[in-house]
Amino acid sequence: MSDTIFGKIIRREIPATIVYEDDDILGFRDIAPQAPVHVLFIPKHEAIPTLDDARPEHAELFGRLMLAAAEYARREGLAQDGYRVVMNCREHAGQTVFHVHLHLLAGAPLGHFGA
Ligand code: DGP
Repeated sequence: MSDTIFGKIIRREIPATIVYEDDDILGFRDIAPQAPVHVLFIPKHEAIPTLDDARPEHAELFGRLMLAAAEYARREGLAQDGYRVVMNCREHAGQTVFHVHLHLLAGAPLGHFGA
């Protein structure tokens, strides 16, 4: 399992506010929220560092990450107004934790993004 801070969250070695869990995916609140709702979805059993490390055999897992975020958004009543999902890859995107994670941002109109 991953040696990152997210590995510690998966193993319950450090606290996190867990808001979603299924067999493969854990969802917990970001420690530094960038929107009223900011949740991170991570694979529990595969420590893939970045999206660039994803391989064809990970296709289903990446689909599950997206579907976990969508299910959470529906469950929390966020889907109608809408939300954003983002996955940062390496330095230029500002990735800081090298265990792939999908950000879900919601709860208010979000500005457009880019450089
Ligand atoms: P990224 O820039 O895509 O690598 O995003 C990593 C996110 O992880 C960042 O928004 C802050 C969050 N984060 C970092 N350390 C912790 C932690 O210990 N707990 C929680 N809940 N979130 C963390």
